[in-house]
Amino acid sequence: MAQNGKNGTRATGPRCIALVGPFQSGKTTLMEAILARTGAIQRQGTVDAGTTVGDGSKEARHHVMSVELSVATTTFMGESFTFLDCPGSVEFTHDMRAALPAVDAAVVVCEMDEKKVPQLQLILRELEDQKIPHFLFVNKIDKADSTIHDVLKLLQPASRLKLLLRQIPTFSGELITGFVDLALERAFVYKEYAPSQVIPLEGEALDREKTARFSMLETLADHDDELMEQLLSDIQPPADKVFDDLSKEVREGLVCPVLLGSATRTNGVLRLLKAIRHEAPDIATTAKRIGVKAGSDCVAYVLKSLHTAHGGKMSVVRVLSGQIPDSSTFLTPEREAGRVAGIFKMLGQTTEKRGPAAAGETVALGKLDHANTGDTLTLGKQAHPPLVKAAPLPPVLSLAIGAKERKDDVKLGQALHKLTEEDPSLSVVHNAEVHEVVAWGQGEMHLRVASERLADRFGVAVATRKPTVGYRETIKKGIVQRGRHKKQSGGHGQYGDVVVDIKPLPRGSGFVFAEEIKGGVVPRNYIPSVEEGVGDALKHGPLGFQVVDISVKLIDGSYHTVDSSDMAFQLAGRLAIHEGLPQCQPVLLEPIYQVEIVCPSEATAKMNALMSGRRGQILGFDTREGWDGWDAVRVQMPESEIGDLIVEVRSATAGVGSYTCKFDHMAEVTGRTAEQIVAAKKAAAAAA
Ligand SMILES: Nc1nc2c(ncn2[C@@H]2O[C@H](COP(=O)(O)OP(=O)(O)OP(=O)(O)O)[C@@H](O)[C@H]2O)c(=O)[nH]1
Ligand SMILES: [Mg+2]
Repeated sequence: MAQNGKNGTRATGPRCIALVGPFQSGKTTLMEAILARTGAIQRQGTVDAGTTVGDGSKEARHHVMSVELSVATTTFMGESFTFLDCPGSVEFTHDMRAALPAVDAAVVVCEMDEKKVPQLQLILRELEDQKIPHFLFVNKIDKADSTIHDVLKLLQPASRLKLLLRQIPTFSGELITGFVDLALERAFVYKEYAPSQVIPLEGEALDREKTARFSMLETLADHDDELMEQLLSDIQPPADKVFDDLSKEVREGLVCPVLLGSATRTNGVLRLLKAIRHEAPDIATTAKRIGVKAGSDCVAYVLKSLHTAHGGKMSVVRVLSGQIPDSSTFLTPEREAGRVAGIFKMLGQTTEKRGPAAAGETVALGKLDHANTGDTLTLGKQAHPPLVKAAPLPPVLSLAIGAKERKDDVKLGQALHKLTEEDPSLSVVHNAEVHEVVAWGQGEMHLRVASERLADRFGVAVATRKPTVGYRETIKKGIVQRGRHKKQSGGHGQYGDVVVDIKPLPRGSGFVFAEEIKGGVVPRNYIPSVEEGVGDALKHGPLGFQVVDISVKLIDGSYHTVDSSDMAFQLAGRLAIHEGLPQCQPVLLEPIYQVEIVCPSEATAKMNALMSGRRGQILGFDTREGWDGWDAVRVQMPESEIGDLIVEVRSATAGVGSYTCKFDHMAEVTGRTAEQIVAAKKAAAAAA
C-alpha cells in the first residue's frame, strides 16, 4: 500500500507528473525514456518508428504526433510515479488543460528554438495561473550548439517565474558530452541509454561551475534571507540547505529549475527523475492546492474520460484523498456517476487490473458511465463541491459532417455525443434549416482526428465538407401583386385568388404577415392558408435563399363557394410571392460576425494585411487585458471568410494566435461576390 508523507523535506507517496511543452519538443520520447530507465518497458521505442507507449493510439501513430493524453505508471526508487504525456499541438491543448489541475508538478519539455518560445510562454502561463510547480527540461541537447550558453536569455522571457539553471553543459569540442549539476557540484559525462558517469570536476568546468552556482544560489536567496546573508558573507551554505531550499521554492512555485538532456539518448533523464522525486509536492499538498476540503472522504478527479471501442467507458482519475475499492459507487456534484467495474494500472494503451487505489495514485476506472472529463468524484452520500475544471477553449474551425451511409445516421449522433463528452473542446451544432450536423473544433487536425475516431472507435464512416453559410435574401422595393390559382379539371375545380402588398422591412425584422380584408372577399378561414403559402414561398426567394425582412399584407382577393379550398389559397399565396419578388429588386444578405483576434503584438500588423484579403473591417485594437505584449484586434468579417481564418492566424503567430467570434448582423452583398454565391447555390440545387 502506498504511503504518503514526508521523508525529511522530501515528499513521498505516489506522484502524478504532466509532461507538457511546445509541439514536437520530445515529450513522448521523454516519457518513453523514463519508462525504459525505470524498467516499466524493456526497450525504448521511438516516435518515428511508431513504437512508443505514449503515441500508442491508431491516430497518434498515423499522424506521428500526440493527439490525446497518454498515461503511464512506473516505479522509481520504490515509489509510484504516473506520467501524463500531453499533446503539444495547440489543437489538442484541452487534454493538457483538463488534466493539469490534479497533477503534483509538470515537466515542461522545450528546445533551444526561438520559434517555439511563444508557445512555451502560453504553456508556462497556464502552469503559473494554476500555481502548478514545474521544471523546464531543455531537450535535444544532442543537437544543441553554443547558443546553449544563452539558455536563460532565450527562455526567461517566456516565464513569469524566475528560471533557475540547475545544470550547465560540458563540451568536448563542439559537442555537449556531459553536464555539471550545480546543486550537487558534480560533473557527469553522458552515456547513451545508460546513467551518466561521474567525472572529476576540474579546470575550466570548475570555474564555470562556480559562477553558475553562484547565480543559482542568488536566485534561491531571493526567497531566503539566511541564504542571502551567507552569500554576502562569503560563507558556503551547507549542501542540505541548498537542497531544502530548492525543493521548498519549487513546491511553493517561487522558482522553476532548468535541467538539460536528450530524450532519444536517455541523457539527463535520471537527474530529472531525481529532481522530481525530491522536489515535487505530495498528494496532500496538491489536494490542498486545488481545494479539496480537509477531512474529505474519498475524492477523485477525472483527468480524462474515454469511450473505448470494446471496453465501454474508462475514466482516468487521480485519487486526491481516501481510497477507492473496486465496485464503489461515485457521485459527482450533479449526479450519480456510476459503479466502478475494475480498477486498472495504465501503461499507454495497455491496462492491467489491480486492487484498490490509494490517495495519490492515478488509475483508470471501468464503467463510470456518467463521469466526464473534469468531474469531481466522491464516494459516499455527500458530493464534494466541484473542483476547478478547465473551461473548453472556444472552437475555431467547423466542418459539416455526415455518415457515409444513411443507416449510420443515428449511430453518428450517438458517437459524436460520446466524443464531445470526452473532449469538450469539440462541439456539435445541428443546423436544422439545412439538415446539417456541424462539428466545431480547434483546427484541421483536431477535426480530422475526430473523424478518424468516429470510424475507428465507433465504426461510423463519415464524409465532411464546408458548412453551409447562412445566406439570406431580401427586397429593396415593394409591389402589389395578385396571385390566382384556378384549375378546372372535371368534377371539383380549384380556386383561390389573393392580392398582396409586399414591402421591404428594416434589417432584422424577419417576416411579418398581415391582412386587411374587407367584406369577406377572402373568407377568414382561408387566411391562415394564404399565410402558409406565402411563408413557404419565402423559403426560396428568386436568388435561392430564405427571404427575410419583408412584410406581406393580404389586401384583396376573391373566392368560389364550391371550388375554393385551403390548398387553393395556399397555392395562390405562393404564386403571388413567386411572381412578385423578382420585381422587387432582390438582394443577397450575408452574415457578418464580430471577430476578436488575439495575438502577440509583433503580429498585429500582419493581421491588418490578413483582414483586407478577407473582406474584414478592422474596428480597432487594444492591448489584451492581462497579457503583456499581446494585442486584441476587433474586426467585422463575413461568415464565409471566417472559414479557415484560424489557419492563417496561427501561421502568422507561431501557432499561438486565436480568435473568438459572434454573429453581429446581416449585410448586403453585391457584385461579383454575390453572383458567385448565387451561382453556387443554383448549381447545388440542380445537383441535389
Ligand atoms: N535529436 C533529438 N531528437 C529528439 C529528441 N527527443 C525527441 N526527438 C525527436 O523529436 C521529434 C518529436 O518527438 P516527440 O517525442 O514525438 O515530441 P512530442 O513533444 O511528444 O510531440 P507532440 O506530442 O506531437 O507535441 C521526434 O522526431 C523525435 O525523435 C532528442 O533528445 N534529440
Ligand atoms: Mg507527444
